[in-house]
Amino acid sequence: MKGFATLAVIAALAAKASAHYVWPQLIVNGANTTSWQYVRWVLTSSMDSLLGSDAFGFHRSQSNNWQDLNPLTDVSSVDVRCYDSEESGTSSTMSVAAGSTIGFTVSGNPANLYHPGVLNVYMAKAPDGTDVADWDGSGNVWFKVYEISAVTDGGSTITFPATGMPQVTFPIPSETPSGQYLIRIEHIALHVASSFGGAQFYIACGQVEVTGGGSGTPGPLVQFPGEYTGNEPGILLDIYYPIPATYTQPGPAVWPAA
Ligand SMILES: *[C@@H]1O[C@H](CO)[C@@H](O)[C@H](O)[C@H]1NC(C)=O
Ligand SMILES: [Cu+2]
Repeated sequence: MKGFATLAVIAALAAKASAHYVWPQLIVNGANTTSWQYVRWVLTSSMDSLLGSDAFGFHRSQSNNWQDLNPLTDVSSVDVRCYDSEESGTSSTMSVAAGSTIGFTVSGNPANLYHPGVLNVYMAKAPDGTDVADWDGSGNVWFKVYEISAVTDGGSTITFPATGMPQVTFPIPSETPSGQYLIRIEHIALHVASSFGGAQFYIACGQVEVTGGGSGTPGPLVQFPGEYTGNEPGILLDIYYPIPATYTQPGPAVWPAA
C-alpha cells in the first residue's frame, strides 16, 4: 500500500518537474561552476506539502532538489528572497572581480527559460563582520544590477528577449564596493499572470566575494519580501489579449544608472 502511494506521488512529481527550471550553476570567468556549489539550494515545497518534510530519507539530498523545479508564486513569502528556507540556506562563496561578467545557468526540461517572462538580478552586501554564508539577506539591502524586460510597440506585439536563454550573464558593476554579497536572479514567468498569484518566480541566490571593487553607493535599496505585492502592472497582467501597449519592469531602477 505504502509503496503504491509513494510511486504515485513520485509519478506526479516527475510530471510536474517537466514544467519548470532552476539556476544551479554560477558562471565565473566564462566557465560553469559545479551545480549548487556557489548557488544556494532552492526550496522543495511541493514535496513537503505532499509528503511532510521527513517523508523520504533523502529529502535533504541533492536528488530531491532536482525533482522539484517548481516556481514560487507567493511574493509575500520569505522565500521570495532566496527560495532556500527548507534547505541549508548556504553554499560556498566564489571570488569575482568587480567589473567582470558572471552569470547563472538554467537547468530543467528543456534547460532554458522557455516561459515568456522578464528577468532581474539583485545584489545585497552582507553586513560588516558577517560571513555571507551565515546571512539570510534580510533588511533593506537589495539593489538591482541587471534586467531583461519585455519589448512592446504600443499594442501590436509584445516580446520577451529572455525567452529561451540557457544561461544569463551580466557584469558586476565596477563601482561595486569590495565585500561579500548575495546575488539573486529571478525570472518572472508571465504566461498565466492574468490572475493574482499567477506569475511564476524562478529564483536563486549565489554567494560571491567581490574583489577589486569601487567606491560606489549602490541603490535604491529594497527588501524581500516587501518589494513586490503581486499587484504590480508588470506582475499581474494578461500578456495575450489585449496585447499590452507598454510594459513596466518590476523592481527598482538598475544601479548604476546607464
Ligand atoms: C554552461 O551551461 C549552459 C547551460 O547548461 C550551457 O548552455 C553552456 O554551453 C555551458 N557552457 C560551457 C562552457 O560548458
Ligand atoms: Cu513552468
